[in-house]
Amino acid sequence: MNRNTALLVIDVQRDFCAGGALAVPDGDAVVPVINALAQHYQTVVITQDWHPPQHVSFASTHPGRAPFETITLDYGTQMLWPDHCVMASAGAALHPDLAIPHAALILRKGSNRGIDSYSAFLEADRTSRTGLDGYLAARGITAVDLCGLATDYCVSWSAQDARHFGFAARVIEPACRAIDVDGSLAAAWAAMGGAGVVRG
Ligand code: VGL
Ligand code: ZN
Repeated sequence: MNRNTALLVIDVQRDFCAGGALAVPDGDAVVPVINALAQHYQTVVITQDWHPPQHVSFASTHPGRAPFETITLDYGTQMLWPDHCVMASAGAALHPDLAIPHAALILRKGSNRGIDSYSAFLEADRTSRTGLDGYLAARGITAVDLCGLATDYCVSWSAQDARHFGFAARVIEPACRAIDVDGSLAAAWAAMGGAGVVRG
């Protein structure tokens, strides 16, 4: 049992799995791996991508724009996605086979209509905090291991921000799957390496 290291289970939701609105290739495969992995951690945090309708990251919010195009917003470049993980919709639910009864915190992110949040710690404006850093610190956590979907977006940003807030961070590759658009997976591993994230 790992007492100082928390497991962050990122966005294992229906919309990121087979048949979902933004299905990650082979996304469902992480579920049994994560269920087994979670047994080794006392502190487990599950995140949910949780957007209001007409979220700024939805291509449908921007007339004439299509998914996987990018736009420029106040806070920088934003990738546009199909509508996904609309709060309280069926697609936003956790994968039905995810079984981690001892997870004490489910953290929802991306709920601000005008700001995306790939990261479980900081929204895309790089200023608004979710509070996860304080939650973990208050529980004596000094390191996080990350798993879930997608490696190159929410897992990567969360891992880099874990480092930003002073936690050791390790991404457990066999428990992750990637979207991989336009070289995004290679770029994510490079950025994570630069931030001191361990690939495990
Ligand atoms: C994610 C794209 C958009 C993720 C969330 O969970 O990696 N990717 N929203
Ligand atoms: Zn999203």
